[in-house]
Amino acid sequence: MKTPSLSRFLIRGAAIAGLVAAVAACTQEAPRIVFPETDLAAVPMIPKPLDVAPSGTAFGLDRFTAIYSTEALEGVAGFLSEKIQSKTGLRIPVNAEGETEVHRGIYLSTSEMDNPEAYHLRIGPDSVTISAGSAQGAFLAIQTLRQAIPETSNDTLAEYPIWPVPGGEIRDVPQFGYRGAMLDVARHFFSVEDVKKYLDVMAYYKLNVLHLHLTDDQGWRIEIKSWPKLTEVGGSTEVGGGPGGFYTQEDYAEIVRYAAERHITIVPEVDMPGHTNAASVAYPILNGNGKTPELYTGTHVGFSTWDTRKDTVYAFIDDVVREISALTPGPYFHIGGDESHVTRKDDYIYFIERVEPIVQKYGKRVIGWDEVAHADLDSSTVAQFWADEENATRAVGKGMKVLLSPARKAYLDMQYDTLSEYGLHWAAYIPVDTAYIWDPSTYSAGIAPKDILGIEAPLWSETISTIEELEYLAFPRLLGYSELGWTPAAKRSWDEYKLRLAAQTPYFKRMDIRYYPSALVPWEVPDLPEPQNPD
Ligand code: TNX
Repeated sequence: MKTPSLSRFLIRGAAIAGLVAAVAACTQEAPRIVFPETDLAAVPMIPKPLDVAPSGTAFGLDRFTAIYSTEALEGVAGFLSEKIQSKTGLRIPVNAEGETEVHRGIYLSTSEMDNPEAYHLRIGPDSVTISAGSAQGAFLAIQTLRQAIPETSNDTLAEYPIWPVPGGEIRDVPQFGYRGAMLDVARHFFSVEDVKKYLDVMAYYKLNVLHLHLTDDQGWRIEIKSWPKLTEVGGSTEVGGGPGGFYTQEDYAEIVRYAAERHITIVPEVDMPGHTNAASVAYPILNGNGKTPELYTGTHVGFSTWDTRKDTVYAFIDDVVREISALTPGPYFHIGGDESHVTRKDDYIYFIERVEPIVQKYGKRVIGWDEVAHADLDSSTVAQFWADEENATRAVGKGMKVLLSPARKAYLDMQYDTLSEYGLHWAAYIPVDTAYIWDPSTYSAGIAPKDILGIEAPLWSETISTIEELEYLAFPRLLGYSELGWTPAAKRSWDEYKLRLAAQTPYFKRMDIRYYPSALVPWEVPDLPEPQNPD
């Protein structure tokens, strides 16, 4: 095979002002490299993009590639460069100044689009261009590009490795704006590092919300400076009697920052008025169930409540919401509201109606589990449908949006089958195909697509205490929920999806994700070379 002669040119300080000129320069002078057959439509992407038009050509990603972005997208560009390096070993400069030898460029810019998450990705032989509705859209486009970079380089063409990225155009936009996962760090505590790893994988599959269930009967996991015993006492144990733990405000801020870098919104949840035993042990004045609260390490639910008729309780909630909201840039605050079995119904309604304006006062939009729909709530408040369709329909009747997390389909803590090592099965067994084969848009007759904010997959942690166990339940099912949130039903098919899922193993291996190897998926066994360093 003939090695193509590589005509070279220099871009001196191209960066922003020269972006357009550089594109022109590239298309005129970059070396044409002909790769054997590539097919962009055959790349196993998850979630499946809306519209893929393959060109048959390829973009040669190599040591002479550079990224150029507008100033607003420099963070996204830097993220891409970092991820290209971890996958290929290549060190790709961003807005290279000076005499950097560049043959081909990846160009990032924003343009007016209907949806801030929409993007257009064009992979040509000489350049890759990404144009998106916002930085978030560009970030999503970057994930598509990462997935299109082959695992191994084609090193027959030159004396240095080249990764042929299949060419063509992708126009993409998500079906729902809220594509979430929830992690219960209260039943068992998970470290900042564990949460960061989850965020990394979520970002790769275009999920954009992480809901943290920060408090429950067994533990209070977020430092509140004005009520220090919440974590000192309430954070001291967990299910099974382990040491528990909590996030300092600095830890929480670090999670928020790391998530924001990945364009993921953190939704904090303080579950109330039930699921509050840990807080009531720390401050018995809050307690409303008539018993002396003690630390609890079991897994029963529904035995705790705060005293809903005491003003101190609302002064306390005000402090908690104020401190957490100050650390949370996202628009939502989750107030729980589930399984308050020992709160009288009129007390429950009174409580939810008093807490809603406190949250709003701190500039946040309320989310609550579906029971909150019994209260008279603002139409801006969101009901998270987990168990009771009637509650969800009631919420729709009040003009509220619904977040879909039906336990029978979307609960990551449900066992795969009767042999599953971890998990519960009170709602259902949820094999990998069952988790994927349903349609959020038509799941409930009473909830029309316009009423749906999005979907979220909760992972409760009664039965899991390590990141390995967490991964066993979350993967691979979380990927299916990402596709349900992104890709419209008409473009989804389990038979085709399972092949794309099977092809995620090189990524899982690189990320050291201990997924559940369900027999329903024809897993590809990855054979990964060590990353090649071009220098
Ligand atoms: C129900 S889902 C709960 C949680 C449990 C979960 C276990 C919800 C709003 N409440 O307290 O952890 O079941 O699957």
